[in-house]
Amino acid sequence: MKLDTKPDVCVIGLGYIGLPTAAIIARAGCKVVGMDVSQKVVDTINRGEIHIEEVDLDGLVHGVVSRGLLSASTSVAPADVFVIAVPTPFGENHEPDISYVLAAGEAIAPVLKQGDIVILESTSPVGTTEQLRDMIAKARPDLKCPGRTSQTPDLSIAYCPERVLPGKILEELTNNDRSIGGITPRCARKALAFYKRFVRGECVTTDSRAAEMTKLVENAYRDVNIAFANELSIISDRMDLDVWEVIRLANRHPRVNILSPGPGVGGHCIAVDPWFIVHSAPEETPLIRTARGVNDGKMHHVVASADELVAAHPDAKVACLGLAFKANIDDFRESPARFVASRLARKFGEQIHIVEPYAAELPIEFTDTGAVQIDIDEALENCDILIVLVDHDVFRVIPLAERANKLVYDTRGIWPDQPKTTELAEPDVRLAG
Ligand code: SAJ
Repeated sequence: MKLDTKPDVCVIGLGYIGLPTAAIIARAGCKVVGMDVSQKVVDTINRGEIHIEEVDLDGLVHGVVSRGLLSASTSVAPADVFVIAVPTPFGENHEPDISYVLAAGEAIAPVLKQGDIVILESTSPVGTTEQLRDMIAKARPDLKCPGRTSQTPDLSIAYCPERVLPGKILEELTNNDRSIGGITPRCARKALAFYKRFVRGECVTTDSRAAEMTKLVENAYRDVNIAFANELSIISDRMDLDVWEVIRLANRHPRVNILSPGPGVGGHCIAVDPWFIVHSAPEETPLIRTARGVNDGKMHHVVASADELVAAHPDAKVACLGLAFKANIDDFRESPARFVASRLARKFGEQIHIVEPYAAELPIEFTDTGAVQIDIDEALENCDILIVLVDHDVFRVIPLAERANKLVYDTRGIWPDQPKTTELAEPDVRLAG
């Protein structure tokens, strides 16, 4: 890598991590080529536009593209630093799939040269960075690879996971601390020097296996703690307790921090990453595996409870509030809210109404169910039962006066002042609004 000038960078994978990462590296003055297999994505970015929703990303991409610092292509470009940010899904039996990572390695191998740095960012099972190194070593026997030579390696290879929150990606990519795991300490140092060009958070060096496990542990920790909260909510339903009151009181303890129950765990991270650990140590992960079961089971618990409520009021109009996988974003991947609302729509048809301010239209599974999308004002005016599935701020701020006479099933605890009733008010009262 040229030491005196900013390195040329190639980012492989322009999804919701790769594109913001490429744009931020370009903003730091590096010349970046983003590589993606989708011609549509490449064309969109080369027009200075974006294909994903993320706060402020459109302005940043437009700026770096128009300044010639970022361009996109369907093929890799020679560079000094290669950042791999491709998907790492799992298969039917939760088996991790690193084929996209290895395919990225195959794509860059032919253009690698002495002094280059290869960095894997995709969430991966422990040992993946070493597999990537072995694949490159096999494809390029002319290059000395780290960990496989007693001489100074020609390449530096490292693993550096991101830990950004959708909706705050640009801010967190810059300010979050980063774990930088080198195949060797020299690799870690090379990667560190690169990240310090655009990361203000602390960059902590370690080995690649520890960095891979750190990412998985962060999300497994969160999944286990969400499972604890969800189990508490199921126990409270059975014991006729207000779980939100119990958690509020317990969290007043200086060393207790119980997370929030919900209708289950959504998104492409918390529900996925723990399985990578379970797959690596199936006999040693009863807690992590059980937590996954509790969180997935919570969705079915909410479906059963909501089903019972709606069935008991066949004449009532029902509004499901929210389809997104979490509050205030328009991401519906693996969303528990979608799972619950679609089950109710399939069973109760036109009795069900969907309120999702972040969706322009209902997802495909609602087609032919009879359920319709309405806005929150229509729901408050015309619906008798409100089932809160997502804690969007626009729902949270609804004053008691507008929902006091509704029958509410609040899976997110956004309305602690809601009267606890299981009976519908008289029609003239309940729709008084
Ligand atoms: N959830 C609850 N109760 C809670 C917290 C979350 O039910 O108390 C649910 C949410 O509603 C959502 C799911 O869990 O359905 C995941 O939400 P999240 O807030 O964990 O957010 P993610 O998945 O967008 O981001 C996580 C973050 N990881 C951690 O907080 C340890 C983020 O920092 C990671 O970068 C991201 O996973 C990732 O990409 O790995």
